[in-house]
Amino acid sequence: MIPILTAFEQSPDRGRGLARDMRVRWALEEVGQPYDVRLVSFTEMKEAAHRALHPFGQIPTYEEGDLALFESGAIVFHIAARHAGLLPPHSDANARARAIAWMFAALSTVEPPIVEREQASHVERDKPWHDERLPLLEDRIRGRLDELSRRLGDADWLDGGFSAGDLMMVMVLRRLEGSGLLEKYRNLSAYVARGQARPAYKRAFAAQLAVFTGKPPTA
Ligand code: GTB
Repeated sequence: MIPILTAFEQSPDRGRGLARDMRVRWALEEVGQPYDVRLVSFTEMKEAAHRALHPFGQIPTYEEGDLALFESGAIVFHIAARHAGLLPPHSDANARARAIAWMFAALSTVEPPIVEREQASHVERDKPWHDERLPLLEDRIRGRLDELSRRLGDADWLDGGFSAGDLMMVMVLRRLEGSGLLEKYRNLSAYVARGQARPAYKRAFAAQLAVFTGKPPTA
């Protein structure tokens, strides 16, 4: 059964792979699971047919037979749980649980202040308090990056081999591109680059870029 994802029909990031379908594409590429993509417009995302799959009218969604899922974290976890390659085996239950903890850490501890800053620069830019608030938001991000950098140290990945926790963390950290906040952390920058160098990442990136360029991905 080939799963079907939804992604933006018009890529607002101009193919930079920052929208959350990229996480799901990368996970599927890591485990070698082919997939189809249904592109949706901003109007379609808010219509009843799409909301039946995603109550908040967003992408990505994931359909596989009679299963329909939303939330990139839940989808990546589902893929990681069903296929080998993204989580340590059940025989190493503690390592598996820790890799899952890193997925949650990426989504619920590291990503929120990053998204908060992003939203502030998009929707609060003309507010009188924007310039005062921005440094506070950036300090919050730096606090998390300090802690993450300290924990990663010189390791390649967060806990042993590459896992879905790293996939999610790399994608979350990529959201800082262009902010100037990540560059100061040499180990975190190298960590993101290591993720982006993975063949599965490159295939996923090329596939989402093709939506923007209109040209099929090149090998
Ligand atoms: N928690 C959900 C998840 O993890 O799946 C969040 C899903 C979500 O935010 N989806 C966004 C969406 O559908 C796309 S990814 N937005 C439309 C809407 O809410 O109406 C967020 C995103 C969008 C665009 C860029 N970009 O252009 O750089 C980056 C990230």
